[in-house]
Amino acid sequence: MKGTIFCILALLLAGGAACAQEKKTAARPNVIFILSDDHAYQAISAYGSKLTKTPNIDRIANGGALLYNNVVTNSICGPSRAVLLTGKYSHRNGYKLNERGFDIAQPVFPEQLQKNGYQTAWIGKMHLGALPHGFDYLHVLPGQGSYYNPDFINSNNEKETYTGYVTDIITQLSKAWLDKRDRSKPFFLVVGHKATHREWLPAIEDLGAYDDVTFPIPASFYDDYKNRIAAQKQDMTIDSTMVLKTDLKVHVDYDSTGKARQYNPYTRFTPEQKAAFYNYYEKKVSKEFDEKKLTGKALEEWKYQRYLRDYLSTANSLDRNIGRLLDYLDQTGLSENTVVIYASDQGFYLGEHGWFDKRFIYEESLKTPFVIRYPGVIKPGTKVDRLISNVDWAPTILDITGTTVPDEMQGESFLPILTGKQVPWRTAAYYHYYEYPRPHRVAPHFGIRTEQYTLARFYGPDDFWELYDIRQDPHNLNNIYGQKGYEKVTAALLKELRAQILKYQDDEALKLLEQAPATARPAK
Ligand code: SGN
Ligand code: CA
Repeated sequence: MKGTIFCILALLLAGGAACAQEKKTAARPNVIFILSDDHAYQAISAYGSKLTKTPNIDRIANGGALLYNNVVTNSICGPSRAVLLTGKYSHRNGYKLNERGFDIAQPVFPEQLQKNGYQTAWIGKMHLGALPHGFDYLHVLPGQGSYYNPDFINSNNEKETYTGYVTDIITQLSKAWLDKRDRSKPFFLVVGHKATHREWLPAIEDLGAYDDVTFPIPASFYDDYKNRIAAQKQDMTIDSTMVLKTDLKVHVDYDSTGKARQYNPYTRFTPEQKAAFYNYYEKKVSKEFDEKKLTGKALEEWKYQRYLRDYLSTANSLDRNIGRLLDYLDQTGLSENTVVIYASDQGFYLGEHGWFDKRFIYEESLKTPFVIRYPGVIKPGTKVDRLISNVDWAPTILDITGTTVPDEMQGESFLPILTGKQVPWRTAAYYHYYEYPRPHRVAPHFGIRTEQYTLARFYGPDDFWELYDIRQDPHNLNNIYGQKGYEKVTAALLKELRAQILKYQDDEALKLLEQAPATARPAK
């Protein structure tokens, strides 16, 4: 709006030159937001992964910007997506617990885009427990969705089943929607992928893709969780939580009956899909498992290797399909005026601390991958170190599209940072995780991540504090809260934490903070 007024004024005062410039920047770009599920930055080559290559995610990163420190506010799927839609923290949008569901009565930013003349669509995984307003077109997976022969629902909750592999189908549906869209309007499209969510079923063409690779054991794999009570009590280890049968497909039950049948992804298979899985997982993987008769550490490491093979094979299709979508944009001439974002709903553990899953304020689940390409505006090869949060995603998209950012949003547009402007920016990012005890027994906690430190207060089953110096201890192994020499740093961080809680109006956290001061209780 401001731009238009400026343009009219410029026309009146100085003729057309200023206006031509204005027109160029005001040509409202399309935006495609590719949102995957549980895809770790440790598995993306643009982030320096030593595990695999992701040439197509790298294509986006190389053509624009890569964010090294994009944190989330609550490291879990549904709540993260609610933060994306509202630009508000979980305590403000009401979606704290993953299976609780999103309150669709509240405003979401695609409604603003619609008012600004955009057509909006979400295709693929959404996982909000309800269908939000603000989308002209919805074609989404119900709940977590299925990897093979998935059901999709539309805005009227009508179900349709497609034959094939979910990541391929989501790409085909996205291209089909782009083909038939209203070409008189710019668009905002979310392409929501199920990959790489548990239980990591790869596409048939990727079965065995990493069989010749032995992955390095992460430095923190054998973490003893010393001085970290929540880490000691979690239930998300590769060793004891990861299930040989369902997660790693050792002697899969292809034909379960009764109640179990509906939760069994293999009962959806066509005979060809079943044969391909049987040939790989039964004849090769399960046979190897039976023959090796592993126990103890050897078994744990075998599980880790199998986990990474399945996870990364599933990610192969994700990256390939991102490539297909980018090719489509090139072929249709859309690339030039389309902003492409790739992000995951949170980070994920690939064996760090001996874990899979997410939830903790520790680095691998706190930080999520985020790359963005905006031709002509973001310089290719831009690298961003600043602390960006997923609460900033909505305001940034609104800013990119020239749409007013509502005052009630708690995030801020980082478009100026992407374009290299020196602007004042946050030096601490606020975090609050709630879900306990199921499914992975991670105690609730809130805290801040600054450029150098992470300070967290755990509550619920046990009250205690943790403090990490990220520069010295990037794997969050050494809890220095209460240690000599850190008094000043701790006091400053506590002050900052309180300021953040007040700023974002997290009353629940404020109450917990103001209770009798909790001291760290280092565990044995
Ligand atoms: C399921 C998974 C959990 C996972 C949650 C949340 N178990 O419950 O491992 O943490 O989803 O994931 S599974 O046996 O059903 O795979 S999220 O992506 O929705 O956050
Ligand atoms: Ca997720």
